[in-house]
Amino acid sequence: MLNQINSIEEYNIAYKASIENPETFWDEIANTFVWRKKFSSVLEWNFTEPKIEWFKDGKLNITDTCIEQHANSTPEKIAIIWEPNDPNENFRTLTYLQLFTQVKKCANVLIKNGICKGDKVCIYMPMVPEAAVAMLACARIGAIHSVVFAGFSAQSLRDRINDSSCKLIITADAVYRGSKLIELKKIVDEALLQCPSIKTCLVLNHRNISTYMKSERDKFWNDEMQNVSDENEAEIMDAESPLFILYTSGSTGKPKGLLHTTAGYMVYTAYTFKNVFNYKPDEIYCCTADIGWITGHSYIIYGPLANGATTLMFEGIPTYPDHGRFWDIIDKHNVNIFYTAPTAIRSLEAFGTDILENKNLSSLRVLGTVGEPINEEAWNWYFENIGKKNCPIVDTWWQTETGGILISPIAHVTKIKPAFATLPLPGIQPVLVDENGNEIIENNVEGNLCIKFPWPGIARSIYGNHERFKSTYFSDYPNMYFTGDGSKRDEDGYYRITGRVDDIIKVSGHRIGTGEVEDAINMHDCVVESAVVGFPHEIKGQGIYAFIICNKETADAEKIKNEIKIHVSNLIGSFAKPEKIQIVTGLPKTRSGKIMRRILRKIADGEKEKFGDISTLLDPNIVEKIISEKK
Ligand code: 7RM
Repeated sequence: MLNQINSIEEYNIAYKASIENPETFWDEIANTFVWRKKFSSVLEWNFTEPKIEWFKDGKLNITDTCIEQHANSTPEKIAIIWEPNDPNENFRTLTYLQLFTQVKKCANVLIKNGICKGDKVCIYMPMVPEAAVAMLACARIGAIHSVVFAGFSAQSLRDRINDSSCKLIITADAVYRGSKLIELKKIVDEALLQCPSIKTCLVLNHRNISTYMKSERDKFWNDEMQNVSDENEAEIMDAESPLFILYTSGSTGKPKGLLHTTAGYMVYTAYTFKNVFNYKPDEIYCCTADIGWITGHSYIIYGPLANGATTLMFEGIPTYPDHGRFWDIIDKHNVNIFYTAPTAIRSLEAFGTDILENKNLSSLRVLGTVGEPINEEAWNWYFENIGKKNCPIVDTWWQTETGGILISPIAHVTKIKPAFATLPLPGIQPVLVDENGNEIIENNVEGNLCIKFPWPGIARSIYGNHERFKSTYFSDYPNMYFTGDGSKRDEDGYYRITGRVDDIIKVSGHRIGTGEVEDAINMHDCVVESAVVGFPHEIKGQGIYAFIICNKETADAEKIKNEIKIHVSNLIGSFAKPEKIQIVTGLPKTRSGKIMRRILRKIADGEKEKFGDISTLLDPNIVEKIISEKK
């Protein structure tokens, strides 16, 4: 296969070429995709404005590469396998030809409902093939999709719809996650009470739950799909036309709508998918992420489909009907490549290996992880019990902002090392910087991780706020993209990501800003002030620890704590619920009023003595007090 790296020598050659002459390197790769008009320049950029343009003047529609070419060459090949929440229900498949037909019809439905090129469409869907169809239909007509994870609350959904003025929303009546029924349409109805930009709501009748349908506004997906033609001409897009907006948490303020554009994102997700997973034609690939997160966008939908792969979408959860579900899916569908999160591995590891006895996992060839650092124990468990020591684990490090994987082993090529993301992919120039902002050249070091040269998949802006894009990522270190992560680099030049150096935490792989949780907690009537930090959690990686000051002497602390948990679930989503809440009488503040989170993190972690310099605190005694009040 063209552009596939098959040995470490080939990696070294590709890496060297990509650094010495990035434009030639990416030009060659980009030429393997379907263009309506070839680009005139490969890259124009500066990291000061910042301005990043890849494949300028190129014209394309991403569905030509991701669907149409395969619908023509291999129409009967399966594009999507859908495995339902309940294993006793039938699984479904969509061939490339069927997918193409569905996407064209859905494109016509969107057009019929007044959606034009450049309009924003919100997708709030369960993990069903129609979600993929909806995303691709947007791309086909040049509408910008904004997928919102269907675990977010009505309030969070509303904020995201309003931030980008979405005109239409696509949802489903309801979905079962495990044994729990989630009535999505009800959540949407609540959100839409205050979303003036939404004119239409398309509702997929997924579970046959009777739903309220607001006349004029709400329409059933099936009715609409039945009444349109399956002929549709793709909109011809510029290389730099926006493809999607995806909201993600920052360390402060409201979630940011990262904006990704068309050609660079396509080239980068396709190239990295093919290489990192060493994808071979006819293999079955399964990624357990949700399409509401970047991993779902890049490595369930766009990357695999661009390569003509078969991608498996799983609707359910790893522990339903029992904790062997992932392994059943691998057995049932003969999955060759399996990509999941460390938190899922740890939670299943806790149940032991008995359940694996009658599962046939011999189809597996490559394993992957994403979302948070993986501890060695979980790495070894996955390697030995799931991969049977035959499958490399690709520990893929990347972010919503990066669009695709930046640092990762290449399966069957890079020598793996437990808990290390190992080496940068071709085109990626990572640097570690010290506290003074100087680049650290040597190995066996630790620093803040930056990237000093653009790659095609990097986000281009924050929707509606380019200044914030610049100040968040390009201002800490001149001429570099700052990732917000810390990393070690060992004697072999291998990277080991240590985690965030800011106030973002990863709870079960979900990215959460501590500020967002604080804002939600502070809206509770009894709360005067709060400070939220992450603490190490055996299964979730990190848990949320909230320190709160209450406004009245509270006889019933337990009641307040419970109320706060429910309150945060309602405002953000249950994944953001604080695990531990401690009522305190004061917080460690500096004389200028800043909360010293460093101290709170240590307290949450169980530290009792070593707090470093606390002399700048307004009241140094508060530290002792908080510790003594801890239960
Ligand atoms: C893909 C995704 C991004 C943050 C990132 C890191 C952490 C992701 C790894 C990892 C260690 C990994 N996007 N992270 N992958 N840390 N090893 N392999 O997760 O925008 O939701 O989060 O996730 O801190 O900055 S994200």
